[in-house]
Amino acid sequence: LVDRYACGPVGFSGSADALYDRHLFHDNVVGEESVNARLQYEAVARTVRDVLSQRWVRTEQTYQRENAKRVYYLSMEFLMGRALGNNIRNLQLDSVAGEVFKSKNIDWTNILEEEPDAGLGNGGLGRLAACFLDSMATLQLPAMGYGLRYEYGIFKQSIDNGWQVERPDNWLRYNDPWEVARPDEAIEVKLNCSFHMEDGRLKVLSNEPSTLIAIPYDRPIVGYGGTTVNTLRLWAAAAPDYFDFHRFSKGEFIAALADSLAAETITRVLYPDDSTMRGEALRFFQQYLLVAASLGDLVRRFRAANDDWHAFPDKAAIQLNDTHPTLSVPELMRILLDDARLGWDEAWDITQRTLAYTNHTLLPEALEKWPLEWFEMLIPRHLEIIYEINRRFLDSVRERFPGDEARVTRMSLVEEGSTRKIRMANLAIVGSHSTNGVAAIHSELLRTKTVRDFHDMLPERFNNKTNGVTQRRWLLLCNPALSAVITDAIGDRWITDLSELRKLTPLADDAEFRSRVRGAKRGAKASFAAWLRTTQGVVVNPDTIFDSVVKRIHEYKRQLLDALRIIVLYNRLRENPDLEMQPRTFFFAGKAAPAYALAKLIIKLVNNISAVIDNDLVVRGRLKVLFLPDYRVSLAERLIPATEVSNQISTAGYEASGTGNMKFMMNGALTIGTRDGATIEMAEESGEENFFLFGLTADQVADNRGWYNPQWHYENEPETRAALDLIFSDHFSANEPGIFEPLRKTLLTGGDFYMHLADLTSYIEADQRLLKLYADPDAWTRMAILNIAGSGKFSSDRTIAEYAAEIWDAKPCPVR
Ligand code: DL6
Repeated sequence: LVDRYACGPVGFSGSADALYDRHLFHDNVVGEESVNARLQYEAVARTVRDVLSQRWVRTEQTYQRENAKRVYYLSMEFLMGRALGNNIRNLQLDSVAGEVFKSKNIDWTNILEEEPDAGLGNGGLGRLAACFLDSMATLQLPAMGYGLRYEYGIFKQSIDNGWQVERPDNWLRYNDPWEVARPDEAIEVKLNCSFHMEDGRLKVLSNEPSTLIAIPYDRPIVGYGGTTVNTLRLWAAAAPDYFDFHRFSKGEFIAALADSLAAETITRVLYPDDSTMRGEALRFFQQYLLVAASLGDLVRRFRAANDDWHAFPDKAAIQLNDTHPTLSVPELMRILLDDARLGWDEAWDITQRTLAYTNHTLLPEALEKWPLEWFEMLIPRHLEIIYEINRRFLDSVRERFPGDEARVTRMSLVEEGSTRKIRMANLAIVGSHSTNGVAAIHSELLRTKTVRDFHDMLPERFNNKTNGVTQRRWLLLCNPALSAVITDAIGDRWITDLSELRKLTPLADDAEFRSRVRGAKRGAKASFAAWLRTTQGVVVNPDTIFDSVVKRIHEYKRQLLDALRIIVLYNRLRENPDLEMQPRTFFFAGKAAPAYALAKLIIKLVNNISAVIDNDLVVRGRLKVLFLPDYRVSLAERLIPATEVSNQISTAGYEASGTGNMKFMMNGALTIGTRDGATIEMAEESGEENFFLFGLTADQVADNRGWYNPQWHYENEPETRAALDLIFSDHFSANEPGIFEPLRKTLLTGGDFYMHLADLTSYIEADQRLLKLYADPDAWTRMAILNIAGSGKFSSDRTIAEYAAEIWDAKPCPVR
């Protein structure tokens, strides 16, 4: 162990066993009688950290020595999940760890459960950032993630009488063995106002400049193979003096802490909503803190190795994950103008060449616009800079499109109205050299609809980078049985080159291989069923079809459409109990934003359907519906390998990409879905004949907008009508009459922006085709193998290689 892992100046004395014992007993100062699974987890994690720590140091030393161009990924969200299993796997320490566990009599599965999920994100955007970090380290890119160290991550969801209940996620309650606090590298963030706590809320006092301290906490990001260990740097806010001793000594014990409480509030909690832009000033504070601290830090790093500011874009590429870190545009300009004292044109050139922006949504309500008065209050110098950017930019618009004042108004960085606002997407596009969407259809809609004026004027800035996921977590780690079957067949190069999976295509016709793939799926279903039974007391039958829809709950994602499909099937069985239908288990999981009442009602509906079906003797054993509470990375890691049918059923044109769709595909589920997001490209890769696509296309959705009439579907489609009547007859709410009435408005009275009923019939038809195939296990498994074989494009390694080559101009910097 010493030979293999001790590099750098500090080696280890003793074996992994000894390291583990030292951490277990000495870190916590306990005796054998006090050892429990949590302490064992911490000791194992610290032992693994010992192994990687010198590689981590060496990685940074290498980047410094080479003065490499760095990639900085700025994101308000990193949905990391658990680290221990992933780090052991990426360090390829499995066998050493196995020996230690054996000799120490450690129950591995038990201690893995002790690690809380690092849930610093809402959904797809945050999980994508986490996959990107894994790929950047594996591709040996000199990259770093910057985010916020929220004390509370995405809320914990439980279900009470069918309703979502939110509880705080105190994920840092215990010491986190991965993070390293680096107070020496704290950054001062200057504000033009100060604030304090009043009645539990942050109260802003304008015109009283103040300073915040951002303290970095670093987490290791281990690339596969373990030579590169990059850093995720998360900022925690603090007051400049943590404690006012003067007030304390005067007996004001509570007040002595007040400033630090107010400051710490800024990174206290993650905003639990990814689909609406709620006008809360604290969110704006958070964004500014992220930007000011990260830019302060990376500029300091640049200056330590470079004298000439003009080299900045050759040494740093900054990717803005959505508009959330867009204040980077005026902040970098401020640094270059006020600190570096460059002229406007030079500063502007450097800023644009350094920054790049990724758009993740077409939902208008999610596009950020911040009240101008917040800029005036908090960062007036930035506002001044934005005005000047806008003035120059609008001049160029006028020059290019003379007389087109309507266009000028649309493209302005400032939205006029009763509350003047800054349009953050416009600012991000204007202040950067690249704007990308996250799937081909999304990038196309962005160009031709959402920000068409900008594409007209700056077409060369727009590009597409179809999302991907890391196969190390989403296949190798979470699905060991299928991974082994694949490796036995084609070798293990797929772990770092997912396009290798294409080699599985001919094996779809090999009966022996099909039987092994089927065995792996059956095993994953059985393990998931066993886990549900032991942890939640819920019994599901692994011989039923496992059919899942897991994602944030939102009207556009159309979990309601899935609920209607199930009610149609339920009605068929009630009408004809002898009907032949393969038994099925439908899994739903996902969180609703706490203020999104309709999404919460959808959860309630699913739970009530579940209860009614369970109590109905006619369908018992044939249909089962389960809402799995608290969807999170570690739950996805269990459910995805066990799933056979993946539902990707958003209204076409609204799901930017999706990434769950890719995880299901590489784990051998078949997709029933609309032609939306990356699902379109997935079907292209495996062949549309291997997908169950249905419903309106994005163009048809747009064309139908004016005349979509849900009433028509209700009147002309008997099964649609019967399903809706069942809901509104209180069949699923006998004890709570009328609770689902709000759904009538959503589905039936023209308020349904997402056109559920337009796609219900074709959904059911696609579902029937799918059931027919399932009845032929060989044909089903053949198609599943063709899906796995076609999933190679959807590795985040491919996505990151494209960002590196086409946006960042970044090269690998191997650590020797
Ligand atoms: O790009 C990652 C992910 C996409 O896969 C999803 O389709 C998209 O909805 C999500 N976007 C967001 C941003 N806000 N909203 N809504 O989470 O990004």
